[in-house]
Amino acid sequence: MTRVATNLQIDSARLWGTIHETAKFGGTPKGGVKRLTLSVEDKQVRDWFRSACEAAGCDVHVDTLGSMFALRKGRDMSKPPIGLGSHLDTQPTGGKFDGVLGTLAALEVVRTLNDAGIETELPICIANWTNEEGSRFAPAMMGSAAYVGDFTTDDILLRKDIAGVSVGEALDSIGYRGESPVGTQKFTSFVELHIEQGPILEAEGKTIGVVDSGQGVLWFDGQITGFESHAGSTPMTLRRDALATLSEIVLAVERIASGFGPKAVGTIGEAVIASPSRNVIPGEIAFTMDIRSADAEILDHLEKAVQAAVVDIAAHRKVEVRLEKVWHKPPTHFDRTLVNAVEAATEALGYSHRRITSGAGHDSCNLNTIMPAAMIFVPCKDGISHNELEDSTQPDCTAGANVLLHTVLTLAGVAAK
Ligand code: HGY
Ligand code: MN
Ligand code: MN
Repeated sequence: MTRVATNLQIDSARLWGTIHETAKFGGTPKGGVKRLTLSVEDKQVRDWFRSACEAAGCDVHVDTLGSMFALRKGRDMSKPPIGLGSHLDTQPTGGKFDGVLGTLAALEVVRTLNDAGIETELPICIANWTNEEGSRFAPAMMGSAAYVGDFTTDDILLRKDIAGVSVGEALDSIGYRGESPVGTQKFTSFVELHIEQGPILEAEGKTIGVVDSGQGVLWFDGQITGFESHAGSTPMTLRRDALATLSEIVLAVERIASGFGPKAVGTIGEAVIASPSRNVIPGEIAFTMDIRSADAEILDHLEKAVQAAVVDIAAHRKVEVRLEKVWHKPPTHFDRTLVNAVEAATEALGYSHRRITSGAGHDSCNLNTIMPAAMIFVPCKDGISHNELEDSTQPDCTAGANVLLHTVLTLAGVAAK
């Protein structure tokens, strides 16, 4: 197999152009992207992605949960491809780069190999994983979680959004309930490029994050049952106020997570009063909780401390609080050989870099449980993500895509002419 000189680089303007071209699918007036999974906007970008991959000579197929795979043939088709890619769905207040950079950089890698007339020894395969964000349907990283066997396809197809639409109905509504059973597409290994979604690389002036680990995640669905009563005539001492209860839970989660310093985080991201009215004391509230740590022991402490706090708050508030664990993703330790390959490609290209832990969850965190996986980070402006202000720079995105290109070339090998 021949080596490829690092002067083979991606087409920076073309990558930057595709990032901004696809941002129109769900583009918001504030310059963000609202492209919830399996929405009309998600269909638009999926259709765009399919035709772009087919135009680049890939065979595209879709699994029964809508994850898309674009296969570029290699010399030796007897071996599973090297995987690359990410996700194209966004948060409601999403930006142009989260998931999009990794998926479109993967397409750019294929386009660059085509331009250079390079045939890889192993095939390569771009993935667009369904519902990485977990905003419309839980859990997050849903398509890859089913792919690695954490959930059955039937279980996932029945998951419903807040409007009561199931994953199956949403897939059918956009025509992306594919033919191939989940797990059909095999990979030798997987590499994902992503923005850091945190402040470290930018603060340290580093171009590349060589991701060696990722936080573990616990998600809970909560239900508070107090007692609706008149806002004017109910004495403060007799109230069973669900919203005041939730307020105490929010502050308890903040106190407990902060107690572990930078090693833990906790968030209540959703809260819905069942029958809101300005002159009725809230009686029923549904909420969600997200707690994380890169340390499995701390994650376990967090869970126990939060559950104890909820019991205590429910008691003195004289309300019922139910907390159901709906997702547990243990901390990730990425494959050492692959992490070293990312680092070697970064050094060969001369980019500044550092090892880093991912605060956010990613599809590669799931994939790493059944195959070697690794990630490449680039900075994002002020570390902001899951916000319409999310931004990055063309040089940084180009650097990340070049590291992806050369890591994939190392893993797939270049077929001799
Ligand atoms: O929740 C996460 O970390 C990811 O953005 N889905
Ligand atoms: Mn993401
Ligand atoms: Mn995200």
